[in-house]
Amino acid sequence: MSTSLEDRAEILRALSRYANPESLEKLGRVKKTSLLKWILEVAELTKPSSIFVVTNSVSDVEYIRRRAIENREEIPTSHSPLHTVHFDGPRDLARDRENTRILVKSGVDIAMVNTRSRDEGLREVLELLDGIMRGREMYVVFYCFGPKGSLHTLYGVQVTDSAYVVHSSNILYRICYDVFTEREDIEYMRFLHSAGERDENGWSVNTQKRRIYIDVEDQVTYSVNTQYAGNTVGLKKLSLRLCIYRGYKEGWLCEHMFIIGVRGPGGRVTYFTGAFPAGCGKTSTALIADTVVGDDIAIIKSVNGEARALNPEVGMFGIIDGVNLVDDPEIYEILTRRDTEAVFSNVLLTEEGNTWWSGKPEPPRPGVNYAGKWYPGKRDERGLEIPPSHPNARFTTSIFYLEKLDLRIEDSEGVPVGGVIFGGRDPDTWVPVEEAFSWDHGVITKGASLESERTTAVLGQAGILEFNPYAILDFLPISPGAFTDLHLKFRELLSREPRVFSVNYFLRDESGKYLTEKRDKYVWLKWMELRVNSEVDAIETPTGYIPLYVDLEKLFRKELNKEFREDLYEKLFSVRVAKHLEKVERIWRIYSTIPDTPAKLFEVLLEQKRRLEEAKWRYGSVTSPFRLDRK
Ligand code: SPV
Ligand code: MN
Repeated sequence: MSTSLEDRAEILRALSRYANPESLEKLGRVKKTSLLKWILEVAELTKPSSIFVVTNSVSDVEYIRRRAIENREEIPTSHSPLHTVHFDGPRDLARDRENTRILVKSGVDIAMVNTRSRDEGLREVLELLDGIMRGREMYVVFYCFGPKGSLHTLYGVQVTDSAYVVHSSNILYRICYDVFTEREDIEYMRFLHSAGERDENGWSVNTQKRRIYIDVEDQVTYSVNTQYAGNTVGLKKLSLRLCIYRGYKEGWLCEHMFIIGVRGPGGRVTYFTGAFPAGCGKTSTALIADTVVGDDIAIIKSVNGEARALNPEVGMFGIIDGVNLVDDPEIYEILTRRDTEAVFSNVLLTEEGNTWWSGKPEPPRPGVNYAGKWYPGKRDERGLEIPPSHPNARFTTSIFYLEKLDLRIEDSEGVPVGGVIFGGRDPDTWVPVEEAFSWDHGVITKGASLESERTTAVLGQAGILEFNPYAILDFLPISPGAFTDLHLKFRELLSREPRVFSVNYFLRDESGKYLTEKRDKYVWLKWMELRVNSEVDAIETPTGYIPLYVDLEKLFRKELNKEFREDLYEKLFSVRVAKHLEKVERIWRIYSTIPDTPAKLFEVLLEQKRRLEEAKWRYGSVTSPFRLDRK
């Protein structure tokens, strides 16, 4: 869009009705006139009483922290001046799948993607936004989605009436006001949010009119009548949809994946990315690794034929439920120190002003939680006991506090990807760790075939087995078939393909007891590291390569000082042939309803099915690993 100097002056003059001289001056330094024009349009629509522009300055960042408390969006704790608690309210505790929609041209249908006609969706959300910020301050903040100066970095502008959203974003992303004042050539995403009317508890009142609409063509998102960060912090999960779409157009991958380093012999570090649905061990895998580059999102591009992964974030928005001193010592320590900044959402705030979540050693004390006043034994209207801290309660904190933070988080080209890991909550099919035969085989039978029991990170009933390809279904603006095709094409850009693995921490025995312990995942990581570097053999099964008993026995002893018994190995690594066949059928059926699924997917599934049928004929429904060939 070309705008003349007069237009720019006109826009700034109009903005002066909302912005005080200081904020107006800050806006005046932003190079893109089209951006100023959008900010003006938003102000004219939402009608805030004022605009505050956040720059990189310490005082702006402090101002936001103060406003979050003054607005009663956050409550200070007695433990640390840098710890606050935020409540989303009982109806707003997770992402809202139903009301999160990709805006599309009227009549367009994208398989398995929740869409809405663009014209209707925009009309609806703009109406909801009309005058919504009356009497409130509107915040405008500029971010980098990636390291400053990297060619792979995306840019975003968040406009919101929630200081909590800005405070969280300031922890999770790099503030890049300076870039917007220096460069005119950048493309950027825009995120508009309003919490809407809030009640005396600070909760959004009109959650039945909660809408999260994503316009992937224009790279704009709208989010209204909600506070939960997964619905509101633009760069968190709203940008993920925009980023996936851009990658799809340009031939690279934007993934719902951590990025970690695992040390191998001689101190070498091998990098892995990993996709797990929320609540399935993603953060805990990231934090058990030897180095951490990122815990949630990865941009993966080919750099001279090598797959390189970059974390666009600098903070963590992690599940706090169950975080304890023994299993998660590093994060527990960060969250209980006094000198770390953290926002706790939907935990219990005790009468003494302390935070409590399940995982704290002492029993919970009376206080306030996501549903109001809380005391031990409190029940809801239906007679169900209200947990002190919600299962999807979260912490927001800087990744730079991690001792094992990998300094290559700043590498402008990202880290080389040695392996890609897919994991889900699978009670009875996948073995604890397995390597795919190839990129295509792994992408199709592991990534595209990922299934997992639902957790509390989305609204609705937990525990149901759900299809969640690449752990990204909730965030896809294109069909799972098109996303799979993108992965197959991406391979063509690479001169060396990353290995693909699956892991499963949730295998259970007949009585429902988990067969592995939390710490065991460290051994699976170490085995994968050796495989990427071709240093251990494996057993070939119909579904991939699994570890030899001797290698695991050694690793368990070395890494965990733990005995790993042969009978447990046999139980864990038996190939559940019949279960796998059922899975192939389920996945086949799903993709046959997705018109843009690449033919390759069906070919690979068919080959897998043939191998499984042969194994069934030879060995029966379950096969001991000791009966299979070493490779
Ligand atoms: C997830 O659910 O995958 C998260 C949290 O990382 S949310 O921001 O809610 O998406
Ligand atoms: Mn996530």
